[in-house]
Amino acid sequence: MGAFGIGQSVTRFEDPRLLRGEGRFVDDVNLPGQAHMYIMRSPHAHARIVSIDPAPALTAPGVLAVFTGDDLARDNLGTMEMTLKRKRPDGSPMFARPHTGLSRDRARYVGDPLALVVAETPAGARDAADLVGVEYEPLASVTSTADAVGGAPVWDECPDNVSNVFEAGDRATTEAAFARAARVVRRRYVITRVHAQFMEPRGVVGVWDSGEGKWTLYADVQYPHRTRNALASRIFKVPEHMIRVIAGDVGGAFGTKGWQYAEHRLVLWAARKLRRPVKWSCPRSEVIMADEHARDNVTDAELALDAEGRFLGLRVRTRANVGAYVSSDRNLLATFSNVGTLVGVYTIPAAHVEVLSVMTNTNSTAPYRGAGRPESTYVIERLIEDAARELGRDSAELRQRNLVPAEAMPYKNALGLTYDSGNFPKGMEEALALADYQGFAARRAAARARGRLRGIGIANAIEKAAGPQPEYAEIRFDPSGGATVLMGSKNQGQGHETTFKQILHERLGLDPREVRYIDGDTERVAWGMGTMGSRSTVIGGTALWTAADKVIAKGKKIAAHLLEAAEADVQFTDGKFGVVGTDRTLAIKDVARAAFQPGRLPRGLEPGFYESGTFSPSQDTYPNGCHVVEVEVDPDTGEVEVVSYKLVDDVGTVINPLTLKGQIHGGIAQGLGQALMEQVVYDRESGQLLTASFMDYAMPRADDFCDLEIHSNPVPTRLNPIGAKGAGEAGTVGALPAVTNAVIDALASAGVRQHVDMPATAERVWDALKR
Ligand code: MCN
Repeated sequence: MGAFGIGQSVTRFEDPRLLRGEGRFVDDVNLPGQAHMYIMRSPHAHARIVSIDPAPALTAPGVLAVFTGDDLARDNLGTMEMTLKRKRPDGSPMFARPHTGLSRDRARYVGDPLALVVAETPAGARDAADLVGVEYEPLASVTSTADAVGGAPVWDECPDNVSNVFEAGDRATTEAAFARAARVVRRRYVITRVHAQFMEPRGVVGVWDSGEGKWTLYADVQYPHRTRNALASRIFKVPEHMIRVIAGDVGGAFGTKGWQYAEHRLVLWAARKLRRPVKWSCPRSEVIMADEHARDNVTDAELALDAEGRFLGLRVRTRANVGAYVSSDRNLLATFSNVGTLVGVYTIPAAHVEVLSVMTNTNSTAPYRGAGRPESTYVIERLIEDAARELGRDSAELRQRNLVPAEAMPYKNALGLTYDSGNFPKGMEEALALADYQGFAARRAAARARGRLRGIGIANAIEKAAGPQPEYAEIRFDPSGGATVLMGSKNQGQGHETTFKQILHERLGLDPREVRYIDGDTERVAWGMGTMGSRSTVIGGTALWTAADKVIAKGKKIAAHLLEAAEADVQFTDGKFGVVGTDRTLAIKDVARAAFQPGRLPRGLEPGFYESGTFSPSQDTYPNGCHVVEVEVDPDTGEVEVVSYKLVDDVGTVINPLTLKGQIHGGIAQGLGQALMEQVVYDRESGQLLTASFMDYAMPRADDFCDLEIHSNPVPTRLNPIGAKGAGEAGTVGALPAVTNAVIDALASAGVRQHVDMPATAERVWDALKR
């Protein structure tokens, strides 16, 4: 509806403020009397802590306090215990140990927090941390996923380093499918460990108000209300109203900013002890040591096919590295929540998946853009590509032969997920046409003439997004007819202000420029789950739609009274209440004003005009899309250039094509980064973190990309009144395998048969060519 409604490419309402430097990011928060915290971290991958002596640091200039894990223990601070119940392969209970905030007897990864220093200045706190006397006894460590089982124990209580096992699908039918297969293709894929790399590193400011008996935490979290809940109920064991969490602008979050980092509790605890606001800003040079990491799987996958190339079964065994601590269910999310999309968009009748979560002397892993879906798509899409090559078939044709047909929707896959809607064959056909798949041979020949190897890669992505958990929205009118929308989701850069104002405009006809948008404050917004899993549009948007429905329902009663008509004769369209068959109308603003004047209301109607909505979907949505990528490899240097990127996606009803493209671009950038260059690397012997800064951790830049051409193949879902599916992670899910498949195709054209894992760095590609 109108220029601001659903489907319009509205430019972002939040941008002028951000571009003028008027945003309020967490590091912009500076309070009177504020002191600064620095976290002293373990330089060892694994060490016994013989002793910690804070005394020398206490004498440094400007130092206010030095605390260790013993101090936290004395104050009985709680931890984020696991609530998931899992088993180990032998049937014994799952092994998981949360972080305690500051580790005491053992340091279990490079970066493990051991002590905190609070001083008048950030530099003073950092310098004093060097004076904390720690005596370490280094121990053997294990960091690699492949070495974890049987490696040096991270925890003495868990000698084999196996935390738990997760299974999905049906083992027996899968065995049977493999037994009757004409061909079985087997591969091992390594999905590397990466770091999210936010524009603004994490930060927090903790404030204790003794007059009110209450804490305030300024933090760049994705779930302010759940952060409050965790801190109140699990860490400090106080009523939730004793903690206010405020998340202003967030400089990128991508899943790993999450909600349960030790620094949150540490600043609050220190603020109360010292009776001063305490601030912590993670130095850029420490982010890879301090933050949760992501992915890091070693996967053995097998595809069974019949003689005609029809898929019969899929068997997958994954070792997923969960790091040294499992400090809440989120650390395991990628190891179970999204394995169901391993069968992809294909009719694979039988599948069985087993994920072994292993512990190592590394940072915990957590959800990161896609949280298991990029991993699943990577495995199935590479396996199909490898199968096509092994069988001498065209990989596009092999895929098309096995796609779930549109008529089969809703389709229950062999791992138990029900895809509610989608038209995979149409999306793939359109993507191949867009990419001129038929013309590839000529482009390859032309590249060859220029001395370059050209490859094409396809990936059909599908993901499970916006799962069945509730979200909250509220619409508040004021007595002069103005409106404020309050959301339980949290904008981190996705453009939520714009998206939700568009939805509000569509339903209530309100001018978005006159609506105030609020999120991220537990005292302004009644409740919320927050933003993750591409859920905000689908679930928050529907909660807003629900609240708007209530506004309309109440407005009809008021309008009927004012227009002297029967309620049943009042209709709401284009922001106006009107009496059917007449030209008598009342704008919603006028109805809102009347709502605050009891004398203008029908007898018995409660004054006021504010409504909330809470929506919990019955199941996930399944956004999907087909990515087709072309790369050129310089055989002399191994350098890979992405020369063409085409994507046809289905995120159901598109709210804003412009911001959606922005989301897909960002998602592709993160997938391409991992496919070509990003990787967190530990030294296998010492367990040292070798990629601790941008000197060693390569990030993609603008000139690593070509134009990204994105078309839509929307099949609206019936799971919500808007018809939307999640979109925030869509680009990443398909980019990992599409880019990797293209690189491998380029190498195969030069006769390389050797298996290549990501990241396809120039060195690795060159090496494969030389061999
Ligand atoms: N959109 C649309 N039509 C749809 C769905 C979405 O137009 N059918 C557009 C809207 O502009 C919407 C945006 O895409 O605001 C993202 O929508 P949605 O899929 O609901 O995703 P969320 O808002 O819940 O964001 C979460 C998602 C995740 S899980 C990660 S990780 C990620 C991502 O968003 N982190 C981000 N994108 C990010 N972008 C930025 N800038 N920063 C992050 O931290």
